[in-house]
Amino acid sequence: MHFNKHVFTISAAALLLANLLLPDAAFAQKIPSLKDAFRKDFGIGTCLNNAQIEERDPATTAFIASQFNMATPENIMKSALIHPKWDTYDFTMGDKLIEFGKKHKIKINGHTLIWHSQLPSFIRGIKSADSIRTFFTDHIKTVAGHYNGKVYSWDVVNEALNEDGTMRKSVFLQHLGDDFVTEAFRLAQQAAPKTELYYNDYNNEQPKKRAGCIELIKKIKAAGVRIDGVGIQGHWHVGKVPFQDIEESILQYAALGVKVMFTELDIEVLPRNFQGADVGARMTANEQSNPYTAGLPDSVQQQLAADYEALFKLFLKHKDKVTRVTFWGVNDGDSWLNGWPIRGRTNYPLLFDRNNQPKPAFEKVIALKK
Ligand code: 9MR
Repeated sequence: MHFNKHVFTISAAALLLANLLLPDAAFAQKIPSLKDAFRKDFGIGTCLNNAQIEERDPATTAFIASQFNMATPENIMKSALIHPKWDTYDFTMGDKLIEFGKKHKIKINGHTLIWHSQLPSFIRGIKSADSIRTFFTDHIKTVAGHYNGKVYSWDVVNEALNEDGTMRKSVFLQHLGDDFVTEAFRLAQQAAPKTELYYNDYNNEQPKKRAGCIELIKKIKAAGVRIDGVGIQGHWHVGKVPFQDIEESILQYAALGVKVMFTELDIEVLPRNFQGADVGARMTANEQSNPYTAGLPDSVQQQLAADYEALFKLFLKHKDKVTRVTFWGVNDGDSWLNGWPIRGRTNYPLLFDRNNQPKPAFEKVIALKK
């Protein structure tokens, strides 16, 4: 008895000391873990920015490692950053991300090989189809080749579709024709035979865009080229999450024999006059556009929680088809939605607040597994 009491006293003292020395990390331990709760169902991911990849804040690193088992680079693997000049590649940050993943047992989804946005500035000077084809081929071969066996998966092509399901008039469509998507997958398959290959888009749960996406997937498969999955980004709006379209999409995509993923999940709570995530779109600020600088009203907080709860119920219902759910940011403070489509707003789209504390939405989601 005496011995046990002694041990208890020592471990209690150690805990107290740990709390004093590492208040944030120790607190992070007490928050239930999303990745653990959903381990048997699907992967739980986040996007990561430079500060997070470079582990500038140890408490943040510990928190990320405790909550997520998959990660997507928010920006550093986009072509403007990884391929800044015609014959120059910069793998510095991408390689750091690979190390981060190894160290913290987090699988990395490469994002993204072919996208019309965040292209290197030299692309604007290119006028010939031949040169665009050379860029396209070299870029995929070099980047996918460099990370073969290191990233778990690639978003091979991102956002190639318009809202009506037709192909977006990108520089690739204009110069290479509409087979460019199949060609991108063919090149990625050759350069990265050990990597899963995905098509990724926003609003592709909407019926018309979904139909275009299904055509793309069928076309890739018909050419004998491998595509392993489709990403539905999931940039939705509070109180307007299209649950029926989402469920229909899970079923229709899975019927094609591809995995279904939710790849950039966040739920917008601020006023917006359009839906989606077209990074080129902007809105003008007015007195009503940034209403929650002092905090989120309880009614909106509860609606956000109800939306997240219903979404995760749906994901769980189809856990045999849904392989990953990735949030587009660790906490509300990280979210791109604080800066788009209007700069400098205070947004609340994720499960953790600006101090990595769980919000009511987190409690609802985690309660589904209790
Ligand atoms: O979150 C990203 C933000 O930091 C960048 O400025 C932006 C511009 O390219 O891209 C954001 O991420 C986008 C993702 O790569 C593709 N789908 C839409 C995402 C939100 O815009």
